[in-house]
Amino acid sequence: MRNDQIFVLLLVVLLPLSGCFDDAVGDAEGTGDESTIINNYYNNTTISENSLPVIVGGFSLTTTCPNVGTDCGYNEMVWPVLGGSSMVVDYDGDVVSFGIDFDMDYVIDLEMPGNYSQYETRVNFQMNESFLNPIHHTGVLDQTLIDAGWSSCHQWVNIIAIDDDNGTTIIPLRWNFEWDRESQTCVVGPDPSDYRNIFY
Ligand SMILES: [Ca+2]
Ligand SMILES: [Ca+2]
Repeated sequence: MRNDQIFVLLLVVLLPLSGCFDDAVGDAEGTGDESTIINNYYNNTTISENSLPVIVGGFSLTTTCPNVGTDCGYNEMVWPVLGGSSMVVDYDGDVVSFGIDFDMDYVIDLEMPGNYSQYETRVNFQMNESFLNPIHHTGVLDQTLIDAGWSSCHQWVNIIAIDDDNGTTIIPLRWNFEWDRESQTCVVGPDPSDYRNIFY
């Protein structure tokens, strides 16, 4: 074989391998100049479950004596007030707020007094008719029945209790009201047939 043929043969063999040499050199240089950063991420979040307040009992619109628990004459009684027996328990903390949301924005508008962990009668005398906004039942009865008096009104409210972890329990409640055929309005006064109305 002639020298020039040997030279061409060497070129044919070595040229494809030259790429391997380049890569090898590059890798060697790369590992020499760079450092490897290992990030270890640890989840330090403590998972804990808050027990929400448990509400027992409730309250409604009612009439009561100015001094709760005492006897008083009819002409001394007050309407409307929020009253009723209830208790709120938080098994892993304390109840910090308990009351009623009248406008359904999930914010308590009237707080109920007393020791929440005791089942007791609570009365809120801040209640007044401005909190009441009942609407007529719609889509239930036809006009003939409505005119005949087979109709009534209602208002939704929320009973809300909040604990010291900001856990919130919400119980929707529907209050019923009379419909007045003459004035075609919902009646927010006491039921005329109710004996408690005697002082009006
Ligand atoms: Ca709790
Ligand atoms: Ca509210």
